Amino acid sequence: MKKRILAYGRLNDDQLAQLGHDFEVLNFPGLASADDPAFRSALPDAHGLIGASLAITPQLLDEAPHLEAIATISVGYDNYPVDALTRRGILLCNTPDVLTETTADTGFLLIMAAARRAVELAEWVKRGDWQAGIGPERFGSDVHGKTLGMIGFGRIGAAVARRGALGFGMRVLYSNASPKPELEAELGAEHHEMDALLSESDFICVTVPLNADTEHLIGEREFALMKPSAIFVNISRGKVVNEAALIEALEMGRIRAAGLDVFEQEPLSPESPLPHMTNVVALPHIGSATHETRTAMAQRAVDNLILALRGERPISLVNDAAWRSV
Ligand code: 8YV
Repeated sequence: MKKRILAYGRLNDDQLAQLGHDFEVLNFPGLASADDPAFRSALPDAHGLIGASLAITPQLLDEAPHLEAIATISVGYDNYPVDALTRRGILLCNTPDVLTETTADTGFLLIMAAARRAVELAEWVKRGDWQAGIGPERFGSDVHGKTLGMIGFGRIGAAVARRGALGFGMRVLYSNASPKPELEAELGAEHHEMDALLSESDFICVTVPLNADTEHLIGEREFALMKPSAIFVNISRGKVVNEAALIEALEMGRIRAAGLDVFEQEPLSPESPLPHMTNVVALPHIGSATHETRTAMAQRAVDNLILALRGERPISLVNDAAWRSV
């Protein structure tokens, strides 16, 4: 009997056919919640899951006694109970590398758009307000030659920094659990304690993964340390930032502007003031959302899952301990 896969991400026909070659695939396109009754009733016979964004709880795992592997179509895996998966020997695979450059592009898009007030001023053009002219009260901030502070200096952080240092002549500071001598040599990046980074940077860009150590890493105290001219960009996870403190910092002019691709609650609550603030550029979590990259991410997830269900080591494995226990 073929092993059964539940697919709930965006997979194209070729990718579904590739999975279907050796496995039985139940496809749940557009599945928004793991509470969906059809999905739920398929769990007891599932060997593999492939998809993105669903919150997979330990309770849900209890309903899937045959589960061997999950392939998430994302690099982030904060919506999975990694310890519970590892205890059960279930492999969790993600999609690093293939989205690095696209997500870094989004980071730089937000840096540029927030600095040059691109969205606010594009609205003027739409309204036909061109004649009002641009005076100093609508001028933006330069990006080139400024100081870029990276909070988190993994693959995506380094790729944002590379754009800043090599393309825009920026000085790069970074705060990260471990120093990165190779990036210091390549980009002239300087390892800083976070407080010093916050007070010295013109642009602060967050790329840390969300976990117990990084939840609300940036709050009132951290915004108070930033320059009043600082521009804050988040392309990691909304929960890394205390959003109430961010809103207050923006409203009180403690920082100049923000570019945000991620929010504490997604989809963003209609009550949130953030998208209505003129000094905020808000995007709907599109860090990796290009044709090319989403196709590559889905393909990586398919390849990961096929390998895992064949008993071979997947390309990108989050929980190595689960592999060793298989
Ligand atoms: C995902 C992301 O596409 O990879 C991640 O961690 O945040 C995005 O690139 C998103 O999670 C939906 O899959």
